[in-house]
Formats: sequence, structure tokens, C-alpha cells
Amino acid sequence: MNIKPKATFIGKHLLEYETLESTNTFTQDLVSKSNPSEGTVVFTHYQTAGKGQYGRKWESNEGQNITLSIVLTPSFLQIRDQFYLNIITSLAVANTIEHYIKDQTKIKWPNDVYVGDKKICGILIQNNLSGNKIVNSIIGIGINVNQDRFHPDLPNPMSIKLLTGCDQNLVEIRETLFGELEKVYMQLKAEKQDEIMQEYQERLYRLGVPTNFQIEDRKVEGIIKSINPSGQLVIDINGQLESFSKTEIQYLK
Ligand code: BT5
Repeated sequence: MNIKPKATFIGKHLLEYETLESTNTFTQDLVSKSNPSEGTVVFTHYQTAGKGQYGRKWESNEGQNITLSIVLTPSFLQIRDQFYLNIITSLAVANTIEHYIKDQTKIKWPNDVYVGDKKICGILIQNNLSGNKIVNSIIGIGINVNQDRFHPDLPNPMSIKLLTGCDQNLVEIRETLFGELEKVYMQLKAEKQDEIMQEYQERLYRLGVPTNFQIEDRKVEGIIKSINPSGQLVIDINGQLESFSKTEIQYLK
């Protein structure tokens, strides 16, 4: 079993609530009204309106999972490199989950964490920008931990409990997550982008495997090759390398 790194500033200031609409919405409000220290965490046992991307929803039963938001102030990062926040967060979550399961985790670009073909974690990052700087970043993380039944409408949910058969201690997993995120965040701060990117690419879901994609109005089969320095997905389509940003491409079954 790998050693779990300990956090020094992430989670030092922890706000815990029984119920919130969404930890991201709450934290967004918090940063607009006050100046919380870097590493402040907002955790809740239940979200009444958990958010996914583009208006989608995140569903999580009361008291069974991790739903939290973390405030980071990555002023060292250029706006064009903000996708690195998605990269380090998904790596940290993937590493965290692997402390508790036997299976391997994969990262579905840009930042879903998968086990096999199933989604065990979703990440929603909201960056507040001013001029050419990132003022702060709200890192929202939902990890399915002890939930073993999901709404039938969810396409492919997975949880640590479904993989191990056991309930896990949420506080312990939360601490592990803070340590793992702080570790890779400090690597980013130390400009270790190459190492981070290598680790990320090694974990890419469906790397090197023929995969179907929807690209605007065309359906294509392609092979994921890498992530380019702008954070785009590079795919081999009929022998040609093409790069796509998040809004331009969707995975198909
Ligand atoms: C995400 O969006 O996956 C980002 C989810 C972020 C949730 C955290 S919880 C703490 C913080 N506060 C918030 O309000 N949000 C963040 P997206 O890639 O758009 O995926 C959303 C889709 O995932 C939904 O449309 C469902 O299909 C599916 N989904 C919803 N809940 C799920 C769950 N618990 N497990 C697996 N899939 C789920």
C-alpha cells in the first residue's frame, strides 16, 4: 500500500454543513464576499442542487459520499494553462481512490475519474479571472464512496463500496484527498508540468484504443494519442492527427 501524503494547508480551514444547495455555489459566494485562505474546504453531507458541467446535475445520497469544494489561489499559473487545474485534480482523485480499491482508476479526459467504463468521480472547476490572472479557483469534487444504489437514469455510476463491498470512513478519504491534491499542486507550483502530464497521460481512459467520437455533426472512430500543450485531446483519425478542445468533441459508446 502506497503512503498517503499529508496536507498542510488544504483542509486546515474546513467548513462543514449538513445540507447545502451546492458546495461550488456556496464557495463562489464565499469568495465573492470574503477572502478565505488558500486551501479552505467547504464540505456538505447533502447537496439539494449538486452541479455538473453545462447545467447538468450531480446526484449524491445524503451522508454517503464526498461532495466538497476547495479554494485554491494559483496566481503562479497563466490563464492559458488553467487546464492544469483539471489535470492535477483528476490525478489527485485517481490516486486517492486507488488507496481504497484493488482496481486501477483511469481519467476520462478532461477530468472524470473512471473505473473500467464507469464513473466514480466528477469534477467541476470554476476559475475566477481578472485581467490575465487567475484570482482563485473553486475545485468541486464529488466522489461516490458508500452509495451502492443509484438513480436508474444515471448512465454508468460506480462507487468504492460497489467495488469493495465495504463502507469506508469519509473523513479518512477526505484527508487522503487533501494530501494527494496538495502534493500534485505543489508539483505544479514547482513547474513540474512535464512529470504531471506524463502521469496524466499514463492514466488516460481509452488511450491507444479505437473509440467512437461525435465531432460536431460527424461520427468518427479515432485513437487517442495524447494531450497537447494546450490541454487538447489529440486523436488519430484515419492516420491524421487532430486536436480538440472540450466543447468540440464527445465520446460515444
Ligand atoms: C461532473 O459533471 O461530473 C461534475 C460533478 C461535480 C460534482 C461536485 S460535488 C461537489 C461540487 N459541488 C457541486 O455542485 N458540484 C461539485 P458532468 O461531467 O457534467 O457530469 C454530470 C453527469 O454525470 C450527469 O448528467 C449524470 O449523467 C452523471 N452523474 C450525476 N451524478 C452522478 C454520480 N453520483 N455518479 C456518476 N455519474 C453521475
